[in-house]
Amino acid sequence: MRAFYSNAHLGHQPPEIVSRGQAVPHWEVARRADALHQALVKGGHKIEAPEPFGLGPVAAVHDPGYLEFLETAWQRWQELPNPTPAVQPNAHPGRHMTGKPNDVVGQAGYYMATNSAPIVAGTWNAALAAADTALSAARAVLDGDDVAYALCRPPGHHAFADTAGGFCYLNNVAIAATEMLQELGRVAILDFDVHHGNGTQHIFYRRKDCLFVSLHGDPAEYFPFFSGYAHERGEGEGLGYTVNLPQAQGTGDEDYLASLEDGLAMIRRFAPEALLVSTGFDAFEDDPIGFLSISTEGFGRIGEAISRLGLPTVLVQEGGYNVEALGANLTSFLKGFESLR
Ligand code: Q9C
Ligand code: ZN
Repeated sequence: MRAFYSNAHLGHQPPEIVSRGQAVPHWEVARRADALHQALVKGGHKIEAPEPFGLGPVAAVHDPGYLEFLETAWQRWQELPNPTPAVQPNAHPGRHMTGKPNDVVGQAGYYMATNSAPIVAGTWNAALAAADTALSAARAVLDGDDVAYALCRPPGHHAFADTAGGFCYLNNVAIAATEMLQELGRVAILDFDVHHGNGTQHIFYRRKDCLFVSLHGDPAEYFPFFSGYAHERGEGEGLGYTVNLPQAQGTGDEDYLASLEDGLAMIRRFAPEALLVSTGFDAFEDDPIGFLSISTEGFGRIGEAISRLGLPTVLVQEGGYNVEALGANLTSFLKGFESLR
């Protein structure tokens, strides 16, 4: 299996964020990528640096004003009196406000949906490299590889076309899927990160050429709270091409795998030419911000179940915050996936 990784993520070291009213260290740390990288090395996988794809495929998904903000925000923030080490919003447009400010503090609220996606000096480069990483894995599969893995950091599935949020800036899996749709008629995205892939869902919500299936903690009780409900099924032409399978708090391997089979059956019926997987390990039983109870062995069974689809597959790394266990969880998942290839 070809695997792609860039060390540009090292420039993205987000500072503290506010969680439940308290400043806490950020969970999305560089050591996550080191742990995943080490597991790939130990597994004997060939690891390559991504190709630079330029802004074209990124701009095919994201809004130009948003991209300009991401690229320039940190520099602009330095001109504030007493600038903090990161761009972080403190005022957001509510449901009934649509104005678009010029000021960088106002724009931070406009282009950031949560306070958990701070922008530091190296964020833009890291986000671009993560998009290139996903694009390189997509290119490998378009060129005939059966499976490729993109070790993306920062993750992407909470990024909308015009907002960062939930540790995400550019939507790596959506960028890769959009690139694949240049050459393929139909692709599916399966998202098993514990958080609903709200950005990915919205990007494809009105389309019927990309089926989006997500398993995640029930948003009635869990981040991202405002989307991921079972009644969200797509809109217009896209109606029926979004599938949400929310899971109750504490759901373990058996119930989860049964629900996953329902999602996989919908992917089979859709008969895509390729599959992209938003691969998160934060459904792990010991994840520090988790909600579900998947074991290391369970991730192996998830890999095997997905592999049974027999589709050309692009694996795109999302979350997973138990740094000690990340390597074992990735190894278990890949072993399960590759056992049927
Ligand atoms: N008390 C991904 O897994 N919530 N993002 C943080 C926790 C945001 C997770 C507050 C979680 C975002 C890609
Ligand atoms: Zn997550």
